[in-house]
Amino acid sequence: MVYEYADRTKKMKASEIRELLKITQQPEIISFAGGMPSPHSFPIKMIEKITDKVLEKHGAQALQYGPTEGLKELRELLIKRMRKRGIKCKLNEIIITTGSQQVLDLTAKIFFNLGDYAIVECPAYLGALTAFNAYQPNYIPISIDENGIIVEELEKKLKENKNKPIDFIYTVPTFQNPSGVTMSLERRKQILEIARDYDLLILEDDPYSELRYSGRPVPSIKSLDKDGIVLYTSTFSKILSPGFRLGWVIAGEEIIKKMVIAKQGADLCTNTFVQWIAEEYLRSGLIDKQIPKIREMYKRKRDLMLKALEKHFPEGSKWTEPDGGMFLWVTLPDKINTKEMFQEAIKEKVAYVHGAAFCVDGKGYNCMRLNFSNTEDDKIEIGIKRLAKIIKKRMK
Ligand code: PMP
Ligand code: G9A
Repeated sequence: MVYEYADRTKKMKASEIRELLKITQQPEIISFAGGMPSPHSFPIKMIEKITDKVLEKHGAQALQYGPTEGLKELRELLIKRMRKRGIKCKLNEIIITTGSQQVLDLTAKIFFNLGDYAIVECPAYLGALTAFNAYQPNYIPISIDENGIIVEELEKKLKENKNKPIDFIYTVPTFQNPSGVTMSLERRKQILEIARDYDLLILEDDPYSELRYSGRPVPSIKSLDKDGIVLYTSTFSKILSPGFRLGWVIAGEEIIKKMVIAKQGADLCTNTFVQWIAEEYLRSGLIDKQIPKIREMYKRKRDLMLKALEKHFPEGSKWTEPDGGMFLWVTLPDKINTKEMFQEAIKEKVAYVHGAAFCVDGKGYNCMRLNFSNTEDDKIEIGIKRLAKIIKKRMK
């Protein structure tokens, strides 16, 4: 039988990161590819105790369907925690989601008409492109530098595309995936103003801001938003467990209502059991004992990677020096194509994600994303040395 798939599947593309996971899970490969937390960041013993407690206190409720909006108890605790990030919201402005990945999907679902546009960073988080693609949007890519989105380019492209139906600007302003860069406060303010002028929403994706290892915190765009034009999403994936698939979104009540309906069709509700576990993790304050440990561990890993790059990578290559998060971005000399180089890297038992995978404008082919959170300390330099060897060979 010839299957007649819907048109929307034509733009759907397997995430290169998800595909890579299959290769890089081989134990002998040192993988800087997947954006995974360190296995040592998981508070396994703590979770064991919390799980017993949840079953004892909330057993039947934890195993039952829950409200689509998420547990009220968890949302209330998140509202308090978000104040520390400078974000004020009410109960009807926040819902729990199945990872922040679901927020990317739901946002696309409620805003994209066929033929609509989204503004994305170049490079952008690949998982967002995977989520958006199913709704067949067009992209307007905007380059970033060490201070995030280049505002002049944003303004120029907005003028050029004045009559196009653009729904939102998608950005990961803090310790961006994939580049590791953080948008400056000045740019955040400028982008907010531009979005207001052009009647655009901003989708601010913030999984990493609590993982800062150096430099001073920068306020979220949402905390600067007086007009309700920012949809803000964050997640427990990097501060507790990605396996839990637990995130949240904060937006105006009207948008939240639409999202709830869209979510009902997707999964009815987010996993109730893990919501109760997260509730206990927050309420007991265990989260604030755990995050400093994660920060310390990742700071060490970041520094090890930066040192190894400095020591082994050839002249003509450069990289970002992120103040937090889990990634850095390497730019190699123009003649090196990192996608072509990948098979060689696998032969040498090292992996990365090639830069073009994150770029909707066909750039990034000489770049690569390196994750530093998931590799054991003593493997980081070995992996970087392997990569350096292949690059040097190609440069000859
Ligand atoms: N946004 C960004 C920028 C990410 O890096 C990730 C995952 N690494 C996600 C969203 C999705 O995270 P999750 O669904 O696990 O919350
Ligand atoms: O690698 C990333 O960017 C985050 C993880 C995504 C995934 O596991 O698909």
